[in-house]
Amino acid sequence: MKQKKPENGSVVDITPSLHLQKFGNTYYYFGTTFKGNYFQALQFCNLHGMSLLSVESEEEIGGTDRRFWTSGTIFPDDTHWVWLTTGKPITYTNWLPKQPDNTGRNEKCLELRYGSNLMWNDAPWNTANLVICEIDVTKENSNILTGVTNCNLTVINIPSE
Ligand SMILES: [Ca+2]
Repeated sequence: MKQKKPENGSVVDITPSLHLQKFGNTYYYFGTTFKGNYFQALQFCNLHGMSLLSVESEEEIGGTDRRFWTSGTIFPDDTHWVWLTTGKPITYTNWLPKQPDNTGRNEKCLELRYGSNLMWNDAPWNTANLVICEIDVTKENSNILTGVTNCNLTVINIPSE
């Protein structure tokens, strides 16, 4: 993938290289190639003028056992789960049964498991996961982000490996 350095955090730069999908007033990028740890996932989305996913309602996100980083983490105070990219506490939750379990007292970051209907698990920050980035539609970028396909996020087709 050709990556251009974003200028002034402009969303213009993300359209040629990333395939975005629109759902409601938000565009999503479902990564299928880049894998990185939690912080590399944050960096990847920021580099492309987007934010690592925060799931603030049930409607927002809908399987192979693919795993995607979100911005959810318990790192800040090791007690409360927050969406790091929005700074808001996690209120809506969709944890898998018996999660979060903080295995090895080492699981501080929130991943979605594609093979489990995108339900949630706490995982170690240094796990290599795929990423989901998002960007809200605003007056400023609505005319720039053209050619984005509308989709229903419950039927995401991810190519098999
Ligand atoms: Ca866990």
